[in-house]
Amino acid sequence: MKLLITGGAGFIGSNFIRYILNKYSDYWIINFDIVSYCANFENLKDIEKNPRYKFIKGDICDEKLVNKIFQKEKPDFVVNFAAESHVDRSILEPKKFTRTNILGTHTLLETARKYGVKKFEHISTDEVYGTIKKEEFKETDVLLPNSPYAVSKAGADLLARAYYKTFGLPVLITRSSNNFGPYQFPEKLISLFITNLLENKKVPLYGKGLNIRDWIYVLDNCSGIDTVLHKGEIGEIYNIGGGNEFTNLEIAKFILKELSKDESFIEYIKDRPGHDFRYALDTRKIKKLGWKPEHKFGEAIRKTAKWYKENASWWEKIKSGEYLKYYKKQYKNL
Ligand code: TDX
Repeated sequence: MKLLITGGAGFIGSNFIRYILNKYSDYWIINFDIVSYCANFENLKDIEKNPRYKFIKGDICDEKLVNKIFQKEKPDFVVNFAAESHVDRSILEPKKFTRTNILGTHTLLETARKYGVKKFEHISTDEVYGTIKKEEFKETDVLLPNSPYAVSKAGADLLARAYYKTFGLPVLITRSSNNFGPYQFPEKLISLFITNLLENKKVPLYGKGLNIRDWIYVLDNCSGIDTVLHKGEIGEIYNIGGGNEFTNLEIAKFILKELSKDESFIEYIKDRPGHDFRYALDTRKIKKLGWKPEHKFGEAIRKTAKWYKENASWWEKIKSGEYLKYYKKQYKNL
């Protein structure tokens, strides 16, 4: 089986590639990634030389290149992780998000339709639903995304569905809750807070820190994506949630405790504009396929903090801007 993974040098994509190569000895992976600011060749250093792995650098909006890849590689499955993913950046540069997330996904869907694939799995997010005070979002709920990021993901999600409904493309969609774990770019809540504290810096908490997110360890999301890819019903959408709902303040306190710091390291700052209050997912549909999260939250946070401690060179390079220089030198011929 040949898998085309887009955005495989990013956080969830790189964890997924490692997961698939370990689990299936007869799967071949093509990682198609633009390697923008948040992607990193070091995320895949351990599998770079694996004979079942191949990397292609490029943009999912580049129609010519995308066509060439489908024509030459003839992938059986496509899993589309490629996306601009940070809400705060989407407030600063909204159009970039529309281009990559909507136009990029559209280019992939159209090319997959042209060349044919057995399955096209699109990785979406819980943010497409908007915010919810009580209860949990079901896959059939209306989409009311609030940030430019969330809107761009909702657009891509709906286009993927339309390609199933209109053209019969064998599409599957997953919407996951907030991921955390190794290789997450240090701009998201958990990765930023852990690395700041390791640098003895304060952690910036928006507003009063009372917004709620449901957290999932990245490997549980990977097993969910794998379950949907192999057992999901074509044309269907599946929520993937960890069932770990916490306020941001609670998350900050967990991390402070783990890294032996006190609450004076919290810096309350101005709230994010349009800040969604709470995300929560009903996961009964994917659980019917036999999936459940395997990692307990406390242990997973401990494991993640330990990973960042032991891999300081990975994120120190990123935070200091050194990585960009290193990667330009290393990969100038790509
Ligand atoms: O410095 C911070 N301080 C803070 O209080 C950051 C970066 C975040 N926050 C808050 C904002 C949110 O309430 O923490 C919460 C989590 O923030 P992010 O890590 O930026 O994630 P979120 O905005 O919830 O969006 C995430 O979940 C859905 C991902 O970034 C998306 O890619 C994913 O689709």
